[in-house]
Amino acid sequence: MNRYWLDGVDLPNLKQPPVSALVDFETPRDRIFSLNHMGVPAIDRHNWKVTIKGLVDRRITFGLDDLRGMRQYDVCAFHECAGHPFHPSVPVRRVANVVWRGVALREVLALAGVKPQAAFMWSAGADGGNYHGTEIPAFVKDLPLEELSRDDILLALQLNGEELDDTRGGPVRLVVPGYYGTNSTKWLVSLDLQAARSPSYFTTVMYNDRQTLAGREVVTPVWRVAPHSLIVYPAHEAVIAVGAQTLIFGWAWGADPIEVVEVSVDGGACWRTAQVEPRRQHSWQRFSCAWSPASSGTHRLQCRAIDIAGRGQPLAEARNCIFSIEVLAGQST
Ligand SMILES: Nc1nc2c(c(=O)[nH]1)N[C@H]1C(S)=C(S)[C@@H](COP(=O)(O)O)O[C@H]1N2
Ligand SMILES: [Mo]
Repeated sequence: MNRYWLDGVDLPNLKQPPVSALVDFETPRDRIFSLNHMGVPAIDRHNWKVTIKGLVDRRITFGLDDLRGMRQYDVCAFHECAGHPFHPSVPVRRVANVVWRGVALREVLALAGVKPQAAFMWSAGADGGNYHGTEIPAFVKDLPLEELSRDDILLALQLNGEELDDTRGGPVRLVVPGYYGTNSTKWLVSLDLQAARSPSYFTTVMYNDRQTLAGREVVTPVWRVAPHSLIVYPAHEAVIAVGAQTLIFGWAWGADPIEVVEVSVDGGACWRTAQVEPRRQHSWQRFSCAWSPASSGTHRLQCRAIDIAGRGQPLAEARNCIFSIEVLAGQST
């Protein structure tokens, strides 16, 4: 067990470091959260295959060597879990920033030929089993067709320069940058082009945000990541000397690039604009702002991100609600 999980979460199907461990732009592999709904399936890596089927001109099956023989692309992207599917508005702050390497989905689909009637792509993993009392034949997610022409969706074989291991979804997983992690199907066994959304448990029952707008229920699949930001330094409950020059820093990300990050050091009464670095591909973006606590006592530090479309973060009751920590300023002796 890695020491970073000790004050994070370490359960058989979930690992998560504390936010304060996320200091690097590229999250080291031993600090990347990991989550499986139904455990890690037994995979025979040598005989692994993925089949492209459904509304395609040619059903094609690729082995690992076929994919290794195709052009490989690198994509730097944040990787964020949407949280527990039973509690979609509870923030879990489970995020990393990594470099995936693999084959472009677009090139794989071009070989199969997508028929005009196709509107969704269902991706299935090799795992299934009992999920809180529901029998799941296979982990299946879906994506709308308009995303499939993007050049940065991968059939990934590597993470941060190393082959995907068993818990990460190896030998091959789907990676959909900008979408919540749940859409990046691990242990990928098939891509099925279909005219409608998948009827599976993780696409219909779970992972759909429901709101009532003007008396009508509006359902939004948990696909595109909403703007989000975290303060990495100082850590929650850190002790800082009054008057000490402190550089508050953290990360901001979302499906669309983040334009503005604001930081409050007084519990949300005033907000100052932080410096924000540009994003690289689908990476998270570093923000920072200088602060020196003027008085002793507890200070509430918060951050909020706004993307290029003007979308921000709610105060509460959302997976991307504003992050808030407490820092203790003391008189230095
Ligand atoms: N086959 C399969 N793929 C899966 C899952 C799963 O349970 N089975 N979990 C999803 C969820 S909810 C998340 S957040 C990410 C986690 O990926 P990681 O463990 O590599 O961080 O994988 C996604 N892909
Ligand atoms: Mo997740």
